[in-house]
Amino acid sequence: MTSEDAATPGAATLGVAMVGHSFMGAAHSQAWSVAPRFFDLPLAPRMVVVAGRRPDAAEAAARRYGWAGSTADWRSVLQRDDVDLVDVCTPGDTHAEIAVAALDAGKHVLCEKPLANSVEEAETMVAAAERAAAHGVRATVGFTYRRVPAIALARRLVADGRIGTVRHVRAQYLQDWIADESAPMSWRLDKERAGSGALGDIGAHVVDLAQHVTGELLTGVSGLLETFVHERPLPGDGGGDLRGTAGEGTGRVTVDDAAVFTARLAGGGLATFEATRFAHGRKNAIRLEVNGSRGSLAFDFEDMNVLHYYDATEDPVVAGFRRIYVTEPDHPYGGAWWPAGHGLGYEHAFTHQVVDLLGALAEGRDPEPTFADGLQVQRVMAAVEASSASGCAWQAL
Ligand code: SOE
Repeated sequence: MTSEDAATPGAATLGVAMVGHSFMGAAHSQAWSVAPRFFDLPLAPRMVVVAGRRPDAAEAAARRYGWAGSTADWRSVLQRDDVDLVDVCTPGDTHAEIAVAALDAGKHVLCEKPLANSVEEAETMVAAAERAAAHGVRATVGFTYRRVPAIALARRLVADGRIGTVRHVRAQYLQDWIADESAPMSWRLDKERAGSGALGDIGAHVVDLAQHVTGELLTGVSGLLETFVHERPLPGDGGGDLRGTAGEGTGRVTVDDAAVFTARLAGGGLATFEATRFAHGRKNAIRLEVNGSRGSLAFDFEDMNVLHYYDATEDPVVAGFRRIYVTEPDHPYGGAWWPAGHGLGYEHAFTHQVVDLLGALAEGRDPEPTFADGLQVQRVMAAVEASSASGCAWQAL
């Protein structure tokens, strides 16, 4: 880290290299560039270089998103003294290789979710993170929705005892971008590249959120996976991640299209999960409801600035779900953006992720979620797969 070029006056800079520049790369790029403009940061990120397989595409991404340079060789960024952190935004099949190499080269790592494509890979990543931690090098996984203000508030309210003992978690992540049978193949439908389907791509988020908001881990699961459409058109040239257009020929879908599972929570509560990309009309519906002994909380990402809270200790004559518009200065991440009442969007959670990461690095502590947290979610997913393969048998974690 150097102190030249600081976007935040007086702050040392943190040189960032990003690998991958598709949908997640775009979201991360905006976060790196916007964070210093709205938050007083202890470290000023410097967008040094973006890496991608095709030199022309990487160069175009650098220009579009504001990276100083580009390369087609991600390994070369590990040799650079002006790179302190590697941001891994590639499909899951390369997370372990890139993250382990970066950590071993002394670079901090932010890695997109799910952490890896298997428990074994995630374990090697945790081992690399532990080796690196001995030298003050940190690793974190991008379960970004933790940084939605309403979700952060939900966690705070549970921790403050506002809903009492957790009895139920009802968690869903519903999308519909492949509900149409003619939607083209994508790397997200290929087990070799993505590890799993709805389970890892979106189910991982709600597993993390359920545990993060309640502060309780899952202790066992029973689940079912299903693939509804086994063959799809291969993608054509146009479009991109989630926006592909169909081309010639067909390819085989090798992942689950949907996952449903039940779970027990460490505190004795019961949880249900559903992850699907076949819920027509649900575009990015992350729904989380938590019922406790003293009240309930409910959230839906399609109305992401709102948290619903029911206080069961109130007079039943007037008790009812309260709609909290999470935009006040005293709300999580409040005050840095717009005056109260002017809501935030999808991209702001990525910016908050950068803000929290830089804060942890500056204070010399582990940014959360850690790779160990990512491994634990990976174990939950493997247990759901094992359960489904064995006809729903209970899998203890
Ligand atoms: C695709 O389903 C996807 O882009 C996920 O991979 C992301 O994690 C989620 O934020 C939005 O949907």
